[in-house]
Order: sequence, then structure tokens, then C-alpha cells
Amino acid sequence: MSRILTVGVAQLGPISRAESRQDVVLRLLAMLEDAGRMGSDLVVFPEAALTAFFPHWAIESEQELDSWFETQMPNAAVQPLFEAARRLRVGFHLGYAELTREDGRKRRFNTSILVGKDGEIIGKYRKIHLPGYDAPRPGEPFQNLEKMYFEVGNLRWPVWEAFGGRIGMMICNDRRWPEAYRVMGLQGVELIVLGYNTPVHNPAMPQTDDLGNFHNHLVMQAGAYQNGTFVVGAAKAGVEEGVDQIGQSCIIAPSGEIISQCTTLGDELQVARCDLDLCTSYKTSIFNFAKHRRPEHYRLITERTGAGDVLGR
Ligand code: ING
Repeated sequence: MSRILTVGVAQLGPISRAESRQDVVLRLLAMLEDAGRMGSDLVVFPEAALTAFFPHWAIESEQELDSWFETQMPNAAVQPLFEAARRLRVGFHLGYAELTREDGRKRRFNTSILVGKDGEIIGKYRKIHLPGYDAPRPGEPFQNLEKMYFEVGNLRWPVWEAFGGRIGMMICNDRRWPEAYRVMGLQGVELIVLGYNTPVHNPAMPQTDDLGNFHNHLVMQAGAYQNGTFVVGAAKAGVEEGVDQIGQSCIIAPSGEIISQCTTLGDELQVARCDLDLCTSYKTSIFNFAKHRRPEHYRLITERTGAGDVLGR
């Protein structure tokens, strides 16, 4: 028996600072409609899919900073996307900057949501691995101020029963850390969806700039294979506000193979049929955690190395 899920990865080209949410939503809608025509069940949009990636520049005023965030989800600007999901019976993943009030104070997160075919929000995730810095670095060609603009996510890495399988989310830099995949792998995840905004140039380590594309796929392919899950990565690509960002959006099978990939740096949709039962064959053989990954072995190893529990429990 196969559990086929038809998944679209919807890469976005640059979003300019001057572009309205409404104009961006029209771009998202165009790809959602195409995905619907191609029989997709779920479409994956990038991280920060409603605005330019504003952590790339220093913002002095709190009022301007807040203007890049969504205070409600859905809201008037993105409502057409939710309505189209309902009309087309196509779910979607969307990354955006979330501004909320919790514990009596203003909270800002780099957030993503999973929306079902009925247009209702199934789950929300807030980015845990925030790269970059908490203060502007003079002299850099661009900034990465996620530690300044966002709090570390407080929603853990849940896995939801949805679309006939077990679905999880992570965001951008999370994909470079094996723990993110493994926490969901331990919950039986079968499809991890994520978006990313990844500059070609890394000011902190320029000598790796030519490896950016290789590292991008390396981490997602490894995470997919080592946890017997599909991984879908959707890029915000191209030169956005002077920052050249990688594309390479892709759909990766539990084998670690890339089964579909974007080849431009603009708005581009690619669709693949994902048989979630492929995950089962990996989870019951090579990566049968119950049989081959014994917690008592890890305690022995970590006690000797003093490395602390591998997942920092
Ligand atoms: N962006 C980048 C990413 O992790 C980065 C930051 C770039 C880290 C290059 C390391 C190397 O893909 C975000 N938004 O996390």
C-alpha cells in the first residue's frame, strides 16, 4: 500500500523592501494555483515569505522593526492564501515574522505555520537556531541580526499527524543542526518542511562561500537519510536588497536523494510525488531506532566522554 503525498516546493525570488504584503501574496497565490492544477496536496513556501529578509540590515526604530512582523495570522493581506487553500484543497507551509504579546510583553519570533486543505492552521513552529549576531557589525556588506530581532523559539519541534503522515517543521539555520532532525525523527516524522534565506557570502566564514550550495544540500540530505524522512527546503533566492541568496530549493527522499530541485533564482514551483511508505522501510531497517539506537549505549559513551546526553536532555 502506498501513501502518496504530492508535494510542491515553491521557491521565491527576491522580495524588495518596497513590495507590499498584498503584492507578495499574489506571487504566492500564482504558485499555489499552479500546484493545485498539478494535483499537489501541500505547497512549501520559504522562511520570511511575506517580506524581504530584514535581519540583513540594521533597523533603529522599533516602529520600523515592527512593520516587518505579522501581529495576526491569518490577517487581511494573507487571507486570500487561506481561502485559495480551502478552494483548491491544497495545504501549505508559510514562514513569516511573528509579533505577539505573551506573558504580558511583546515577543518577536521567526515563525512558520502548517495549514491544512481546509485552510485551517494545523501547527506553528518558532525558529530555535538563530544564527548571526545581536548587534550590527560595522563594515560588513550586510548584517544577520536574527539574535537581535527574534527570540529563540519556545514551541519545541513537534510532529503533527496531517496529510496522511507525520509532518514536522524547522527553519533555515535549524537545518544545519542534526538535533533538529533527530528530535522529530524520534517522534517518527515522515516529512520535514522548511524554508531558508541563505546568502551566498558568509561574512563570518568567507572561505566557505563556494561551498554554500554543497552545504545546503548536504545537511538536508543527511537529515533525511539518518531519520528516514522526506525533507523539503524552499529558498528565498536571488539578489534581495543587495544580498545574493542561494536557490536550490528541493524535495529529498528518505534515501537522501534529491528527487526534485529548482534550477532558477526566481519564483519557481517544482512538484514531486512522495510515497510516505518509503519512510517506513528505512525506519524498520537501517534506522530502526528501537533496535539499533540504544539509549543505554549513549549513556555509556557520554559518561566516558563527559559529553552530556547527546540531545542535551
Ligand atoms: N540563514 C543562514 C542559514 O543558516 C548562514 C545563515 C548562512 C549560516 C551561511 C551559515 C552559513 O542558512 C538563516 N536565515 O538562518
